[in-house]
Amino acid sequence: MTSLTKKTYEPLNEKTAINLIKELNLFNVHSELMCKEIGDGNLNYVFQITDALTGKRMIIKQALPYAKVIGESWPLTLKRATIEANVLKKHGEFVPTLVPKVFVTDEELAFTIMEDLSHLTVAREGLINGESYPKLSTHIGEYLAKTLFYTSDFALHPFDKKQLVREFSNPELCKITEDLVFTDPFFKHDSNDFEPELENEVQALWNNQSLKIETAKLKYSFLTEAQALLHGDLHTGSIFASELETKVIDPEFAFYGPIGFDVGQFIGNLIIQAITRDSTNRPAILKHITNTWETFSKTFSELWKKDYIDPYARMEGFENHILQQIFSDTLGFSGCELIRRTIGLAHVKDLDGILEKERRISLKKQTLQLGETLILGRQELKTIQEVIALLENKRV
Ligand code: SR1
Ligand code: MG
Repeated sequence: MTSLTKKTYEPLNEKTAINLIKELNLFNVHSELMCKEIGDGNLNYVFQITDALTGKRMIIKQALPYAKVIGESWPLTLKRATIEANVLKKHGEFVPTLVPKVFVTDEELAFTIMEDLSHLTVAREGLINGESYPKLSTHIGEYLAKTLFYTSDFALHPFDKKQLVREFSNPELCKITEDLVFTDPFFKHDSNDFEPELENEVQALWNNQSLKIETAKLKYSFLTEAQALLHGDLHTGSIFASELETKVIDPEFAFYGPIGFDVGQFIGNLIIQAITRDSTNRPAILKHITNTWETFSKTFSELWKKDYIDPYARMEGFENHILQQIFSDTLGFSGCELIRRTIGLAHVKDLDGILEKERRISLKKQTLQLGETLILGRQELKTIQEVIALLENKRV
């Protein structure tokens, strides 16, 4: 592969993206390249390059030096592009079929060229349109168990693990999560965004001291517990899916954090989707919630028995203690996700896409209420079936 002549960062456009691909000789010299910017996320450019002659495609993802959703007033490190590419490669060692292939990455120009996934749909979009993706929770349960177990102290020599903790230090992106997930939605803050009809519920939430103490504990866990290399933003918009395939994308928020955070964000987003569904279509999502936890915990437990070789590994009760801790963290982090997606800065289409106002507000009240219940009840709720029972009691 040729190395690049130009090494000064500049945001790409559809023309320079094609030039870049040509310079890297990633397509046949006779190809007829077309390019389209398709990024719909909050932070980056995503260019899809297609050879009109063969249909071959690739994606160039480039980080911008600021958050696209806000603009240049919110500067953001370009280093996240390298973190993202390196996490895709690291997680790809354990779940090669569940992440996109990375072809080229360049730290200075902050881009990664990777496999095109346009034969799949963004899971959030599909779920909103009533898809149920039968393999989704089995794949994500396996993704979670393998990526989290194999990057943790349960599988790694302590020197190797601590080297990875250093390599994946990601303070700026973590700060976004610390603010947008754990702090701002729980206080009166400019970044919050909610309908006036939710004012009473939001005021009650801000005045709920027990809820705030429990959220402070979860935030502290996020800040301090370097358990495994997390994806860091595992919502259903970070997943491409079809009936048969699942691919996890966008791990730019990756860092060493508490295992339950990834599990909780995914389950939290499924819970939001479940809340929006009527009683006929809800069971498919409830099944996914149960199956995510069951696949995760079963696979994690198998890996523990197979590959955890510490003298303490077989101590009666230790594995169970860890899984129970991950479970209560999962519920707490899910609860934070429900609340921040309802009243914080970054909303989700599952809720905001509901045009009928009365219904939207009623569902948002439910997500807020369930978010509180999960945060406050996370130690008492011992099984995923108890969480499902809470959801089954909801009526749309
Ligand atoms: C400014 S970034 C807002 C949100 O988008 C990302 O996907 C993360 O979820 C972040 O919290
Ligand atoms: Mg993202």
